[in-house]
Amino acid sequence: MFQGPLSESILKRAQERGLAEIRVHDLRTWTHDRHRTADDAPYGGGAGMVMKPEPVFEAVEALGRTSGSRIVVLSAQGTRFNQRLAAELAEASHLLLICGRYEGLDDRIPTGLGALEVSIGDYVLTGGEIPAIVLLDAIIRLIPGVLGDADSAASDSFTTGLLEHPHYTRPPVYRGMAVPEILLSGDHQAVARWRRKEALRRTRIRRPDLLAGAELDQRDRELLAEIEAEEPGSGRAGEQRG
Ligand code: JF5
Repeated sequence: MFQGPLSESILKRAQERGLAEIRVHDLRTWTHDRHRTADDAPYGGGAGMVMKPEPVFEAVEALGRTSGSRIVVLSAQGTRFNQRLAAELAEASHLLLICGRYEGLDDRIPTGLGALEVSIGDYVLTGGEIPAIVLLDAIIRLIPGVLGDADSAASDSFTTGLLEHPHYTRPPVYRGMAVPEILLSGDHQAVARWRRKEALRRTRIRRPDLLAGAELDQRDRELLAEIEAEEPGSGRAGEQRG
C-alpha cells in the first residue's frame, strides 16, 4: 500500500535527497504466536475484531522515541487533519504513524502511548494506511528544500486562508470556452487584482466557512462588495451548503 505513492515524484525525490526517511513496518513482526495474531474479539461482544495492544506497544518500544518525536494514530475518531496540523507535524524530527485495521485499535493504544489521534475526514475506510499516506504527502512537501521555488508552499490554498483562483493555460479558446481576457492582457496589476477577486468569489460560494475565518483587508472587502453586486445573495452560507 505504501510503496507506490512513496516511490513517485516529489515524495520519491525528497527521500533520494535525504530530506525525508520513511520506514514501513509490519506489526506482525511483534507478535509471538504461530499465526502472528494481531487482533482479538471485542470485550462486551459485537461484530468485528480489535487490534491487540501488545504488538503495537512492543513496536513503539523497539523503534524508539526521542524528544522530537510524535506518535500519531490514524482514526476516524481523531481530530481533523488540516494544513495547520500538517505544518505542526512537519516540525517534528521523527513521526510514528500507527495504522489500524479491523474495527479499530484497543483504546489503550492511543491512550497509553499518549498518541495524537488524527482523522482525514468523515468517511469509513478499511484501515489507516491511506490516511497515513495522505499525512506523509501533506507533511513532507512542507519540509524545507522538498519543493522547488516554482511550486513553493507559501501561496497554497489554506496557507492564505482562501481557495485558489481558477488557473488557465493555452489554448486561449478550447471547445468554445475562452480564457478570461484579462489574463492575456499583460497587465500584471490587473491580473493580481482579478486573481484575488476570483479567489474571494470561489471561497464565498464554495467554502463560506473559510471566508469567515480569513484575514481580509480593505481591498478584499471592496472586491467582495463588487462580487455581491454581481451575484446578489449567492454567497450566503446555508443557502449553498444547507
Ligand atoms: C482505520 C480500521 C483504522 O484513519 C482512519 C480514518 C480517517 N478518516 N476516516 C477513517 O481510519 C483508520 C480504519 C479502519 C481501523
